[in-house]
Amino acid sequence: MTLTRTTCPYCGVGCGVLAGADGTIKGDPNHPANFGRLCSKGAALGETIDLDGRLLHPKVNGQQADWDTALDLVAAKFSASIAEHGPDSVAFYASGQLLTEDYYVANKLMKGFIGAANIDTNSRLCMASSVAGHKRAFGTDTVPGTYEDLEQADLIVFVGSNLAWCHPVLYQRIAAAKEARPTLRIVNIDPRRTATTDLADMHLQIAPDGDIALFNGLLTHLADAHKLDKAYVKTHVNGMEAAIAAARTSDGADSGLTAQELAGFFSLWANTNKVVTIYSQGVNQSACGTDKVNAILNCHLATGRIGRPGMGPFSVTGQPNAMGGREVGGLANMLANHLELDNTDHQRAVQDFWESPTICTQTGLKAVDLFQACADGKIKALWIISTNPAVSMPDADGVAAAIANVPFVVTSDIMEKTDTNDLADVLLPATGWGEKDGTVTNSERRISRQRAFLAAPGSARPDWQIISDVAGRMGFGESFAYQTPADIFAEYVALDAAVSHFPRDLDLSIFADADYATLIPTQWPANDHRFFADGRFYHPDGKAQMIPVQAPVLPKVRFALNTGRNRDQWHTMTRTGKSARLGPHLAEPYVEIHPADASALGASAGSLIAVESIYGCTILRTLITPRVAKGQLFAPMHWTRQQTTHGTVNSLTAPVTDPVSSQPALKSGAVSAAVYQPKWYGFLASNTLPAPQTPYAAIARTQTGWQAELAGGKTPLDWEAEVRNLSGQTQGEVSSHTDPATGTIRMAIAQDGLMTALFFASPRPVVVSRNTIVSLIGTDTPPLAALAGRSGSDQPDAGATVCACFNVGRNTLLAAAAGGAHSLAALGEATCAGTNCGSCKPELTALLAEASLPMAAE
Ligand SMILES: Nc1nc2c(c(=O)[nH]1)N[C@H]1C(S)=C(S)[C@@H](COP(=O)(O)OP(=O)(O)OC[C@H]3O[C@@H](n4cnc5c(=O)[nH]c(N)nc54)[C@H](O)[C@@H]3O)O[C@H]1N2
Ligand SMILES: Nc1nc2c(c(=O)[nH]1)N[C@H]1C(S)=C(S)[C@@H](COP(=O)(O)OP(=O)(O)OC[C@H]3O[C@@H](n4cnc5c(=O)[nH]c(N)nc54)[C@H](O)[C@@H]3O)O[C@H]1N2
Ligand code: SF4
Ligand SMILES: [Mo]
Repeated sequence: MTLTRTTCPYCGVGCGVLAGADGTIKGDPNHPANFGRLCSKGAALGETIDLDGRLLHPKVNGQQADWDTALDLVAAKFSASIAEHGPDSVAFYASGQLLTEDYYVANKLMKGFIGAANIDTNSRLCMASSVAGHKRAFGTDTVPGTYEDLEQADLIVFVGSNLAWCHPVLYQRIAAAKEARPTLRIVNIDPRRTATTDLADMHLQIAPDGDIALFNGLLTHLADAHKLDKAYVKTHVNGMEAAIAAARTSDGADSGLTAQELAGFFSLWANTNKVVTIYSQGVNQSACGTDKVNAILNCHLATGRIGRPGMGPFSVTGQPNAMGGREVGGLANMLANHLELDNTDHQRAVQDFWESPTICTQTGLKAVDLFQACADGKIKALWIISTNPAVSMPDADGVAAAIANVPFVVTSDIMEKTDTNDLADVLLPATGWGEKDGTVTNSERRISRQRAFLAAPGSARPDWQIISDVAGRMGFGESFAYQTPADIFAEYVALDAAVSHFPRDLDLSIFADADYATLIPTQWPANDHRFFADGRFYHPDGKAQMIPVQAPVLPKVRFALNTGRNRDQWHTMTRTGKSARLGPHLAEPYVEIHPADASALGASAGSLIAVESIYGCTILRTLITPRVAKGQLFAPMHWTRQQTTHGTVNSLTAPVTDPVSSQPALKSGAVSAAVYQPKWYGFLASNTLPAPQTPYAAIARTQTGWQAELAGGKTPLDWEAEVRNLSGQTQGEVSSHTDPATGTIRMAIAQDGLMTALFFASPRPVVVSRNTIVSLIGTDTPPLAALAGRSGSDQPDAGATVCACFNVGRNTLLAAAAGGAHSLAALGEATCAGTNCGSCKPELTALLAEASLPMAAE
């Protein structure tokens, strides 16, 4: 089997992957991001490349169409709208999951040929505050950090980052560094306890949006304790006095932390030279996100802790090509190649290079405003590429209605059924990971190749080609006559050379003579280049700028809703949701709630909670845990209307944005919560895809088909009809068992002696082993035995999955621990858990602690 050297399509760590057409997936030992490691999502890539659910042919109004018909229609509708209503009447909404080449072409079409800047992307929801904060501080959107800095630091501060789950390989690099050098100190600043907290020496359970109060407090402390690097500041930084004056107006207590916690953190920071501050969505996705970024940058600038090994701020990027998108300028307020949209010299240079008929001169619509313009009827044609805004935007139900309100909607996706595709007039099938070629830039500015190792399925085409085909049909063919992504990359590098006289950080000259086919992972402007090492920044006087920021007044709300990610799912689950191995880690939409709040609401384990805001409502399973603080809830963003009836958490979030970056505040919103009391709770395992309409339903893939967690608002008159309806199984023989004393219903459907569906319902949350029930589907277990809901003593219930790589369940692990496996290594030896990708190690550690067993030193 020949293996192709490519890059993982998930997070911004950008791990190198060796992949084969037979589904072989290995970490690339030569890639400097991961040196052979992969996390659970990367390791399961082989399971997500099947064609199940793929969009294989263009569709127009729900009917299969050929490419010419679809592309002609798209071009005609966009051209007609531009002719009739002007260039601002059309919009693109794209994605940090596009390859650089795709992104470059989409941006070029909109800004140089359509002549508007109405191209925004999901990076607005992700990195906009970091971009804005960097620009205010440095004059450019420069990420100065490298992964090696993390290994060289003496103190790593995580702010609003759950690195253990969201950038697992980077987290493992840090864990390895700490193991080798236990003096490395780690602080985790997060309103909840997460898997990342396990590595931390100090967890600061901050109030939501308490970050500015905290970092302003730190700046004040640095000033008062004479820890500023005044010589550095004098030559390299402006604005320190004003920033300190503003910081003094903050009260550290507004961070929600005790005086002792504050003092401990301040002194650790002040007395450690090599500090790296890693930050992510807990910082960016806030109504004061840009100010949070600058509050952090201020502390690094005031101490000169930037531009040197083992220190500096580090905004880790989420999507595989969040950085590439920023580089090509694919947002409504950027031009191309880190040039300024409102700078007439930059506009002219780009237009000259593109030889384009026009160039945008004004900022376009940013994500929230873009969908508002759709709602207001201002957008007549909308093209959504590689993103699922009907799920991922705040006020997702409002956004879905806004999309439905646009007269002509096109989507490019690899999957057929998504919440956004369901609203589109035209679906264009894109080639996905493994089928397409291009480049991505990871969090440390390293450009790596994604390479195809599979043939394009059906009539799918690469995104760059689809966009160029439409551009051609709109009359711009000559400027979009690319034959390969290498042509586009070469043009992008040539544009960079053509504008090299403008002072910018971006410099792609290292790629000028690169051979695209054999390109090895390379950082711009050069490998091991250290930005700001000479103390020079990109404001006109060459200095950095400290920004005065003020802590927000935090609203008093009954519940603040925090949202984020799970270890084994990627965003709206269109790909990871296909993997039976990834499903069981957390198989349904849930809400974390503090035990005190749960008991105040009258919720117990397994209860459902209706969470409501003025935008919408959800019904979620309670996960009662002191990991969240009182008065706060946490719910994951992943579930959509495809798997759930009321599990889309962005139905609740508000389209409130940061005034500087326009990034939505997705991490805190006011919600109310109450126990949802259904008439019955149910669990269904089936070899067919269930189609439930019940108030609560959550479908997940299993090794034997599907499972559904259910809850009904009405007791069915005819349970058999209900179960046939839920499971979609009209055939087969039904056996059932009803217990009138407890109100429990058990039902099995078998066909030709093989179990096809099993259903359990009860007025209380259903207590059966999901793993066991699922494993009985497709077997010849006699119905009565299956209805007992228990496996034989020779097949003990493994419990909820902890290790996805080897499918090791909680009960198996507890048994191993009880049997003497008292350390991670021993657990690994006994069960294999944690010995492949290692993503579950934080949970294994927690499990060992929970089992109250001493952890042996490893
Ligand atoms: N498994 C997995 N990994 C992913 C992704 C995925 O979908 N699944 N997506 C990728 C993408 S695109 C992104 S952007 C990254 C995101 O990566 P992260 O930003 O690490 O992930 P999140 O879970 O969104 O949020 C991080 C933390 O912010 C905390 N937080 C909330 N409010 C505040 C606050 O006011 N202050 C502070 N200090 N913290 C707060 C939350 O409790 C949460 O633990 O992950 C990437 N990696
Ligand atoms: N409440 C809440 N909401 C959030 C967040 C949060 O923390 N909380 N995080 C936000 C962040 S940081 C992000 S990045 C967004 C992510 O949100 P989205 O971008 O909406 O989520 P994805 O599921 O990654 O959507 C990618 C889509 O592209 C498709 N696709 C995959 N590969 C290709 C390809 O090669 N070509 C094409 N054309 N399509 C492809 C997939 O099938 C999928 O439909 O969510 C944001 N929304
Ligand atoms: S850490 Fe995991 S998801 Fe991120 S790039 Fe590496 S293998 Fe992919
Ligand atoms: Mo993101």
